Amino acid sequence: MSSGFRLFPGYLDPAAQQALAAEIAALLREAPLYQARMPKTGKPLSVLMSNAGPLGWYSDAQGGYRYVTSHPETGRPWPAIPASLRQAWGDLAGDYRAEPECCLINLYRGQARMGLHQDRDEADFTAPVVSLSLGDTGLFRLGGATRQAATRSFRLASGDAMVLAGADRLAFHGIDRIQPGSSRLLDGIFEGGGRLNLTLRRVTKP
Ligand code: MD6
Ligand code: FE
Repeated sequence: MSSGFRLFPGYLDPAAQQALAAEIAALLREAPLYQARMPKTGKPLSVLMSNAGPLGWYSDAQGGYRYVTSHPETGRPWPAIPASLRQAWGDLAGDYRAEPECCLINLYRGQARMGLHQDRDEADFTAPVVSLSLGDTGLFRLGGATRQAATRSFRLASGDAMVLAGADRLAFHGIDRIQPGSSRLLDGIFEGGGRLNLTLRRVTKP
């Protein structure tokens, strides 16, 4: 029985974490963080977001969850996915060979959290989702195929990589909370520090 969930603690060493955080900070000057909103209710998500790649994940009251080709506020195309992240995808995506089309950038500060959800706005569930975490530690919850399934919790620390693939590609998951001040990595890069999570996805069928 193979589970499609894989965790790689310390996947990025401290120097690689520093370099990637600086690259993301530069990218966010081109594509500023925005506050996505829940479908229908328009309630803002507590996590700030932006994207790199040909497609970016976005949500607002009217359009709901979707991928869009340009930044909702600047109207510009999303910046390219940094080479170091494309390399991580090549390394972690296993047998899946097509290129990633989206790097969703999530920034958690203070009380920000992400409720239990499935990643199902993509057309190709045979592609894994590859996640990298930088900065403060997050308490991640991983469940099963239904919202009611049992969950387990573990910490995602700076430099950790995680893959949801195969049988776990559609597993429910979320971030219960972050541990503010648990990492110094983002100090001086993002005012107030916080936790960055980068998820690489294939959106369309190759
Ligand atoms: C986070 N991650 O770690 C939120 N989704 O901040 C996700 O929602 C996620 O880490 C799909 C695959 C991996 C993930
Ligand atoms: Fe997710």
